[in-house]
Amino acid sequence: MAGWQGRVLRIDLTKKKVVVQELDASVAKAFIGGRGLAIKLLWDELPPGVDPLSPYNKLIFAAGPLVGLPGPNFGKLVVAAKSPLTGGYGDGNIGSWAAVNLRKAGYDALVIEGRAEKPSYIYIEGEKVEILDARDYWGLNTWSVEDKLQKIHGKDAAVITIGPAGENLVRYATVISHKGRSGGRPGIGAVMGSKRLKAVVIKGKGEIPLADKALYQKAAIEAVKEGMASPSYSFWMRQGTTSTVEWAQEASVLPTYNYSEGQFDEFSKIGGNMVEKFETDLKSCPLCFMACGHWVPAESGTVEVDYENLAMLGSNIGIGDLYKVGELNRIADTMGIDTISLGNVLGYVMEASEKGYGDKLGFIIEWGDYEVAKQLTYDIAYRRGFGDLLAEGVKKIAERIGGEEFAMHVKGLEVSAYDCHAAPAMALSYATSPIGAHHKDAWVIAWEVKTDRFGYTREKAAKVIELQRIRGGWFETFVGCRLPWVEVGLSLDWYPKLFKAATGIDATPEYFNKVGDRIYTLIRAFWIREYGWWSRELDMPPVKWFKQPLNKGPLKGSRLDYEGYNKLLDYYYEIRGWDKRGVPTKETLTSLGLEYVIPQLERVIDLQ
Ligand code: PTT
Ligand code: SF4
Repeated sequence: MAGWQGRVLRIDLTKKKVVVQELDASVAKAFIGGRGLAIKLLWDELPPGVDPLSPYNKLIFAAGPLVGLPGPNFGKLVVAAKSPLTGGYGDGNIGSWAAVNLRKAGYDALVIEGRAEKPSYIYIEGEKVEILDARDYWGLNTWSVEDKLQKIHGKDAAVITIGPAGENLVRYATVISHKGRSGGRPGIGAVMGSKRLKAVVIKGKGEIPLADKALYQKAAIEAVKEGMASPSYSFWMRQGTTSTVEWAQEASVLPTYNYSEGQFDEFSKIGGNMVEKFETDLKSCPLCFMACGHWVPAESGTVEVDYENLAMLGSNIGIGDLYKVGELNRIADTMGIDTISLGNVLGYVMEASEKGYGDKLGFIIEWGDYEVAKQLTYDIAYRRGFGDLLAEGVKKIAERIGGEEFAMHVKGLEVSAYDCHAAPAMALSYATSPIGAHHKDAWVIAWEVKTDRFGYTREKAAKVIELQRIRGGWFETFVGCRLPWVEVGLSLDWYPKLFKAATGIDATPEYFNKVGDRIYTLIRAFWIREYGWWSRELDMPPVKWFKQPLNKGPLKGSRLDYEGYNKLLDYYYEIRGWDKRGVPTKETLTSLGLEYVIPQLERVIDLQ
């Protein structure tokens, strides 16, 4: 099976058992890899309704057939599990040498289940797979664990680790690699912590079998050359994702004061120009030609900043100081906490304080209060005092103390850094994302603000699906960074060419799109099975964007319209072949080769 290694490494931490399983060729063809493989495994193997933090959950690290190969940025890995934050499907995409080494060690994916008796880490070096004692590392932050493990196993050993937040089961804990890479927003780090697994260390030096090596290498070189020749390449290399701050300010979509204002007076102090001025280092994921890891000074050292981090820990909580935003980002990275959820939790408690919920919260924090924000971040990681409740995420906090009207989440996952008061298609993208409110599946906002900002048209629903297909069916399956396409305009045509040279499969865009539809529909089926019910209410964006109009800037007064949004949702369901509740129909399931899902779904919901 060229392209794939054809092997899945499975480790049961309870039984201390290691098994290598053959990857079924028909599964590889239907789901490719990455997210596709993850949802297929979760659907087939997870006992329905399982507690995500129990030993029965599966922690999946899934590569795809292009991972580890030269070309436009194939040093990425999907990390997935049933999410402890949302109770549904959760994943993230992390750049790490662990991705490359896993493939070179001879595997397409690693599946971990059970729970170790004592804190442990997994060491993989080709056929050698060991479960080792991690008691000396438990409690340490992500950066020092990586240093210590590399001291023992060598610099060529890639490390993915959790910090105290993962150990303490913070529901939005992530896994961290290379100090500046974080993956698995919906609490994948907590799933790892629940297994008492501190780290996974991988070495690999083997070959990845290719259908046509010479053709692959030629195409890879040409694709990278095209990307580097892009007119936007040099600006990208200077600012990476951080210039999005200036763009979002201009477009009035910069989350500000917990998504109340689309513009921030001090945006220039946390934007791309400021990052460029103070940059100390530039790093990248492996095998990348367009490094976007910009490091800047912060209070206790340097840190990598990205757009989401700057907006969520800056404008969204009223901090207009790169040095301070960087420090909050640094604490999140070392503790292993997702910055987007953290910025939402802090924004929520600041708004709650302002609105008189102090008694219920037990404390008060003012907008922009850096010292208290820092303290709360540590408290969250260690679940100390108020941090214990804040570690649950905004949905659960609001259920406890009230204020759902300003709790910014979809299905429990906090919203990433785009205000949607005047962006209905982006709101739809958040609301229908397969993991909750994350932007990765359809960053439709750039197109939307350029075209028709306020409309609720069928074209918008179709555009969201078009992007979900490309992002979800292409980049999350063969697994590659999507930024060459999004940011420097690399032609999508390269990917089927590279895929064919690697696997021998004559893949058309339609093939990838259909895989994407299959994955989306299976993920939707998974959510329904795990929830035991479904309603279109679950596909609604946060209520704030409907009820509390934008209160600043040129778009002041803008808000989403319920009737219009429901129209958009109807178009969306119709194009996807899902019914008016957002449930896939039998016909859709069958046409995507998912008929085996029907009996299980029928146990919890009527299918049309
Ligand atoms: C991603 C999410 C993002 S998306 C950002 S900034 W972005 C935040 N980064 C965090 C961080 O840093 N530290 C931290 N403690 N928490 C963080 N949470 C947030 O996590 C990321 C890049 C970026 S930077 C983006 S857009 C692209 N995302 C891709 C994707 O999703 N798929 C894909 N095929 N390619 C992508 N390329 C880009 O990758 P999650 P990373 Mg990430 C410090 O993990 O869970 O998907 O959430 O993995 O290696 O850091 O790369 O402006
Ligand atoms: Fe990683 Fe950025 Fe390169 Fe993508 S562009 S592979 S996120 S360094």
